Amino acid sequence: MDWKNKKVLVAGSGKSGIGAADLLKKVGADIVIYDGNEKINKDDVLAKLQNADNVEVIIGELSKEVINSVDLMILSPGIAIDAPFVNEVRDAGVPIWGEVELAYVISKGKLAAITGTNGKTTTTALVGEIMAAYYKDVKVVGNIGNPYTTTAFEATDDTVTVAEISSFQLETIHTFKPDVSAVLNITPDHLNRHYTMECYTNVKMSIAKNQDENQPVILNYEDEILRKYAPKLHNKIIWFSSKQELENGIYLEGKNIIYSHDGEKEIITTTEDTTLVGIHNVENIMAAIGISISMGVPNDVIKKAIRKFKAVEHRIEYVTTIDDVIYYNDSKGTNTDASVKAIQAMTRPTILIAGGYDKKVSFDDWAKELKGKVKCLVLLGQTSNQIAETVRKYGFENIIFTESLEEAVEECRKNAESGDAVLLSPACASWGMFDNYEQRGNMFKELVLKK
Ligand code: UMA
Repeated sequence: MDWKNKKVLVAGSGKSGIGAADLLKKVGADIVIYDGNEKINKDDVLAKLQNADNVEVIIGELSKEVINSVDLMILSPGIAIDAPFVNEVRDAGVPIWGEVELAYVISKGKLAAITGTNGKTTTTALVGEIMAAYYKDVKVVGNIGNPYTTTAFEATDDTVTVAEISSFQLETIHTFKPDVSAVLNITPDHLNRHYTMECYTNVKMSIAKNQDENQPVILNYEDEILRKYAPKLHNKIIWFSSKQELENGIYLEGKNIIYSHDGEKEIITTTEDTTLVGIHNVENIMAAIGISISMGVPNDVIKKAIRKFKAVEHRIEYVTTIDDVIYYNDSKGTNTDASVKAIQAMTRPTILIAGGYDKKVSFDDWAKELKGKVKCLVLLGQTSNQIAETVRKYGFENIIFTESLEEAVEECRKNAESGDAVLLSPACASWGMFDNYEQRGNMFKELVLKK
């Protein structure tokens, strides 16, 4: 595509918008940045750009005149594809690409793309480490916090990009075609954006839609939705399973993680060779093995890199022990399924801090997990009442309502006894009270460590 003389509207001035604008500037496009948040200051947006020459910034309302003057819109993932201004842009016949599509079109080299409701960040980080142990130029990008657009311009044919891709980002891909893709699992999340599980599943599976027949997709055999969807896929599937032996694929047998193919079986690693805890992490490791083998990394390099890898921040992260009470930060438990994994990993009576932004999902399955594990539930945020009503249905009554994370930590401190665990695993996004889960997790750690 010849970007010179193209006028591009970049919607959103967060990380994705700034990454997209910087990239577009490098390829020579004219840029207009738009952000709907009236509190944002134009100069602050310009200051974030690598090159702000001739960049126009529009805050608040987007006029028809501007819409009709642009050739393309690049949408940030946090903006819904049916937001009123997005509909107006679409109705005006302006093509809409996501920031991931833009990066893909400009980037070069090989690409591994990872999605799934949970485990994406851990798996992406692990695959990044494995690739870096073998290839010279490796970029780890995407929903993990580092937009794909920030590395696309510098990428060469020798670059290996490992991208964590969210459902929001997949909504606006068109030609995005990873050499290897992975869908780790699909459980209810973001239904306020995708409305139904069917839509959410279709969006997630679109990660593989442009791949050639011989380009593999790595899937979790124990995920019912994935197993049901698989016959619709046209490409090569590599399954992994934490429960059963597979003739071709990666599976767990006792402590051994085995790669089985063409009648041969090889132990790639064991659950004792990793610091990651929980069966969900064994699944993440198996997915990472499938991706890495497909990307041409030798087995011995994979083995060594897995052994070296440490858990990511905010995911069942040990914070400290005070008076024999262990504090864990699982701020990345932004949906019920992720939070269930954290609750299941607890081996002590647990005081759980939960609640947050309302993504219109049910808490029933999550509430059932509290029995025998959670002794006290400390709630905060928009979903407090819904969660309280749900857990009461299952006979759980020990609930404390709080107004802030500070108060929540204080209540935990008051109620914890020697031998307990305190777990922040909200089962909800942080939005509304915090900018993101990192801010929530960091604040939790600060509050815990304050005394
Ligand atoms: N905005 C509008 N109109 C709207 C909504 C938002 O103008 O209707 C503006 C906001 O005012 C703000 C900007 O858009 O200035 C924010 O854009 P954004 O929400 O896309 O956020 P970014 O900073 O670009 O971060 C995004 C991802 N955020 C979301 O998908 C919500 C980050 O994922 C990602 O790390 C980053 O791009 C880099 O790729 C975070 C996330 O919460 C971690 N992801 C969700 C998840 O993991 O569950 C999907």
